[in-house]
Amino acid sequence: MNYEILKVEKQDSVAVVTVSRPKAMNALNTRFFQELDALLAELTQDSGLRALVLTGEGKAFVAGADIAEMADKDSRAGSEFSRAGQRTFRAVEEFPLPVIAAVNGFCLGGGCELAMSCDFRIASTMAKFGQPEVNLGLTPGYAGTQRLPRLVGAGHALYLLLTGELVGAEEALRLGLVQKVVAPEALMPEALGLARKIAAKGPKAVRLVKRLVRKGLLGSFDAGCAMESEDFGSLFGNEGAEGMKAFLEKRAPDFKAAAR
Ligand code: CO8
Repeated sequence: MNYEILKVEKQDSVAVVTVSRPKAMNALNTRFFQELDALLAELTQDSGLRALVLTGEGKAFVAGADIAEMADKDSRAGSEFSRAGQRTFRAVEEFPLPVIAAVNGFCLGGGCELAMSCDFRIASTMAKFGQPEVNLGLTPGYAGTQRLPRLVGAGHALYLLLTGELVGAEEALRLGLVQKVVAPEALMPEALGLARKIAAKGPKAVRLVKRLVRKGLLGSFDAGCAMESEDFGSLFGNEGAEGMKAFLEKRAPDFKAAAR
């Protein structure tokens, strides 16, 4: 696909994906969803990749769904727009590799929902978060009503969802919506550093950990524990064997050799 909105740059085993529609504060339109669907499918096939970093160009990470595109939709088209976006964000959540959101600026509405579908969030001190849909007479439509309370608890989620208030990066950190706050110039180095740190771990273990947490959150505790035991066992005799042997031999593990 010829990407117009998404810029992709591969740095070793990490892909940096930038939402680039800065004149509209990177607002999410139909084209964005088509591109993200295609890109995720493409990147899934890249066996050398270990992690993704997602960020936005300019003043915004993403300032929401494209209000201009949504304004004339009828009820049926509105629901379909919501369902399509939910499917794409679910694909982000279920992407087999870790996805880190590097939140550079406004992270509002559908933008906050996109960030929440990533595995964790690093914010610049310039970032602002919120679910201002109620200001427009709307609800969130990309699973924000479901993911936000799971991340920050019902009280904080309902506060943000009902008041439409924006919060800064430090407050987002206090709420647990973001995991780290850094100076604007440190945002990409920090996100890339974390992606590279993860890339150096056992690649099978990393994929399994993500899948276990994601599936576990959607199912029961007991089903999650059963999956964990299966996955735990699957690493013995390969990557796990190498990691444990390396520890006992006081050397760095060679996960690449273990994968061969
Ligand atoms: N959609 C479309 N265009 C936008 C959006 C948006 N969400 N946000 C900003 N823009 C455009 C502005 O219209 C403006 O365009 P132009 O230059 O042509 O007038 C340009 O970006 C720059 O914006 P501003 O001049 O407003 O810049 P400021 O720095 O003054 O303000 C803000 C920045 C605070 C981010 C402000 O633009 C703003 O409040 N934007 C809207 C934020 C918002 O309400 N977001 C939620 C949208 S609704 C949503 O996301 C629902 C998700 C679920 C949808 C489910 C499908 C049905």
